[in-house]
Amino acid sequence: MSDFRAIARGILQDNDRGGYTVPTAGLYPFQWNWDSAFVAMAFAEFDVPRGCLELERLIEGQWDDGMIPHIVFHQPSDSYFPGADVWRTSHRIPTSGITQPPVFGMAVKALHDSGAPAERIRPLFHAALRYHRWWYSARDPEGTGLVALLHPWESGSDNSPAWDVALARVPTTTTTPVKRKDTGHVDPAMRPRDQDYQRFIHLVDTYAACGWDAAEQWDAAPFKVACVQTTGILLAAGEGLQQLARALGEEAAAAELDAMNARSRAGLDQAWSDADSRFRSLDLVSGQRVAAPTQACFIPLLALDLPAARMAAAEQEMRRWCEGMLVSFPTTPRDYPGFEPRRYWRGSVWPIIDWLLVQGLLRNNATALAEDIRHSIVTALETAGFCEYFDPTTGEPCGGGHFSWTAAAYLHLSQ
Ligand code: 9YW
Repeated sequence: MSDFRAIARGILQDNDRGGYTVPTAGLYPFQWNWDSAFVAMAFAEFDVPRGCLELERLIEGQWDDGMIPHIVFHQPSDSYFPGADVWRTSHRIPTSGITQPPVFGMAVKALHDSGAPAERIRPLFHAALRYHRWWYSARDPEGTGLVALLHPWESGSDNSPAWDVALARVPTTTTTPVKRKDTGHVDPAMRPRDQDYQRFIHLVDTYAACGWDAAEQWDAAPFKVACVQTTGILLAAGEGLQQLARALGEEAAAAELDAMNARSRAGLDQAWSDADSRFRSLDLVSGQRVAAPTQACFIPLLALDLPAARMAAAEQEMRRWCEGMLVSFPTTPRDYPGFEPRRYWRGSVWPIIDWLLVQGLLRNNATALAEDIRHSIVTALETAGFCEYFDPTTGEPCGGGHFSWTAAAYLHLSQ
């Protein structure tokens, strides 16, 4: 094993808190939904039982309606805001009240493919099925095929330019005092702005006042964006789960997943823009397509076989974003006015996003671009270490260090 792979495994060990992995000590001291799913996929490649355990610990937080929360607060810690007391949810283990991109089903499928026994996979499969049902019923009640986010944190790309227009409508007033802890761990220039946090917490207050009831939140939501990244991930996970259902002899579930997947495929197909050579999310409050160019616009490649003309256009556009960058793939292109290469999700490079993009490009036979991105991020990690994300213009390591999903992405991409 190379030294780097040993370091990456060491990070996963250091961030283990008893069967689940915190993203990084201090900054993020709990279990995060999609971080754990990526970590579980890395474990699928060398420690299948530990990968199963990661997901089993995560679904301790699954709600009765099927939602898997974005944070499970297994143990108290006062190094993070907003903690359990701000969320005011009522699950038996304290959790947040919103979700995150549904990589979970992809991880269950990966563990199955790596030989996890049926007695561990079946309960995870059923948790994933209930989660997918929740997505379609709670977050696409009108059946458009694209699932919606009610909070930017649900995208996993907190302060992405994709949310600028929709978030500007959310008031900055809060009933909960905003007591940020993140800026005590990381340079404030790398973090979302105070106004963003005020709006994030306004949304938390709004949904807590709905008692976290999904239908009430849908009606009350001042932020509602049908997201192509989340839908692309949901469909990729749904395809894997559909195959898994067949392997487990769960025919009714396989048919149900088939129908859900078809709905997303149609929704994504309509979200493609010839003029922009990418997919575009839909702001359900204004009825407008989201104009800001972000990585989200290419994540559907994960789950679709694009017609040749669309794929050629997407590839050309992706290559344009990479031009002149030291590290790829920038989450926003440099010529976009909202580009800020060090401020969290406003243009920086995230190893797990590269993982998803590489997979989507390979699915669509764009092998050379997939290899360019893979090589670029592996080199950056070997040069600068296992940081949270990178400035694409300089290669500077940014955010927190000793990061679990970064280690997971390295273990996957450096094979
Ligand atoms: C926050 C843990 C999480 C990720 C998100 C990322 C950030 C939490 O950290 O959100 O408080 O801002 O945006 O994708 O899951 O790594």
